[in-house]
Amino acid sequence: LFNAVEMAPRDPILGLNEQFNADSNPDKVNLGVGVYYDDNGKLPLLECVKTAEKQMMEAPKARGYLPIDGIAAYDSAVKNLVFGAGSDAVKSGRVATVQALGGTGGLKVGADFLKRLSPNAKVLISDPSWENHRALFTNAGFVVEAYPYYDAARRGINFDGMLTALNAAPAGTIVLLHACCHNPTGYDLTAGQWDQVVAVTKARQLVPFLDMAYQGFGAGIAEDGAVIGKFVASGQDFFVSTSFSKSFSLYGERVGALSVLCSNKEEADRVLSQLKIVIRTNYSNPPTHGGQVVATVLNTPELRALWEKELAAMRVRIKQMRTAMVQKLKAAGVKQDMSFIEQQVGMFSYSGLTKDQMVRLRSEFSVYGTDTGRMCVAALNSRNIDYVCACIAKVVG
Ligand code: PLP
Ligand code: TYF
Repeated sequence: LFNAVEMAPRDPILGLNEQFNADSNPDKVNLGVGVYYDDNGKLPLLECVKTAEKQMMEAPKARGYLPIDGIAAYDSAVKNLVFGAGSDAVKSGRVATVQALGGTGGLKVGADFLKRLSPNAKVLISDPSWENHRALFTNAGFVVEAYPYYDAARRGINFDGMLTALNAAPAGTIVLLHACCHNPTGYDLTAGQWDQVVAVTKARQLVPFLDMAYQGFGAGIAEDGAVIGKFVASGQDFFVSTSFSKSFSLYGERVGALSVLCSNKEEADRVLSQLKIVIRTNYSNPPTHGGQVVATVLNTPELRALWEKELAAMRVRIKQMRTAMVQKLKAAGVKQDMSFIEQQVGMFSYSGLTKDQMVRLRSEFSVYGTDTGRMCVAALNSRNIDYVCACIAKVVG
């Protein structure tokens, strides 16, 4: 039966993890996978999560099946977070939200629903984008193409190219947009550029699909969410996937969501019924623990405040690492201007290093980033940053 099964390629990012784990160099640094580590190099367990779990353990509950769309209090907390508590979008009942298995699960439920709705639509993702975007939408049956995004020469965004591509896309094209903290480049659109993108998707009748995997890691929870408000104000229907993997440091619990903004409540009810079919035929219903933790934190004022504080601390620490990196690269003798690292936002930096330089960093110095030059700034700390900058200085010459 399995004679002809070919060996599939490894996920390029998760494959790096395996290589890193097998590396015996005590100075090794993993800047490959997008995971936030604290200044001790440890994966944090947030205090708000610990407290919520303690409360849950003090009043343990039996584990019946959840509803197909997840915990009601979770879905409502996600709506408030993404669209704004008390916003008209939420109050009018126009948002259909389902709990999903991480941000990836939210994307996949959305992709499967869209495939039934618009089987012939094309999907446009940014060039470059998170590796899994192309694979996920391709596996859902779509033809996936890319719109220009990164401009290597200008160390920024090829915004004219992006707008031109969106303007040329046929009506109904699904456009995947990173709501904030673009993975892998670290370059986000300005508010003014977002206004233009919103205008084009509206004028061209494109279908915006916002991937929000890093809300709170850019400028703040509300600031990063402002782009959602722009799409709402424009009167378009659109999709938003949410991930709490990074913002709650709950990677392994698989907590995320899909929200769909519809024209009215009655439409949202019909959309929700279809999302539930997608879920039921894939995994029936989501798991209880992670969703309960996040719902408890978001719906308990003191825990919510604690979460905001802890998330802000992660955001600030990443910014400090960016500033320190620019200074230390200079001090280590790097002649070229590296100040762009401070302009980028979120967990990643497109460093501009070539594939050869990235391979040298890995093979000679055990500093792991992706071949594309992406480094996870959120994995730098006061103990490894000098070493990393010294190694980068050696490979860039
Ligand atoms: N979307 C983007 C842009 C990401 O970087 C990630 C990374 O993890 C995800 C989605 C997936 O998130 P999750 O781990 O919650 O599935
Ligand atoms: O881009 C990253 O590093 C994160 C983590 O298949 C990740 O988003 C990477 C690959 C993957 C799943 C998660």
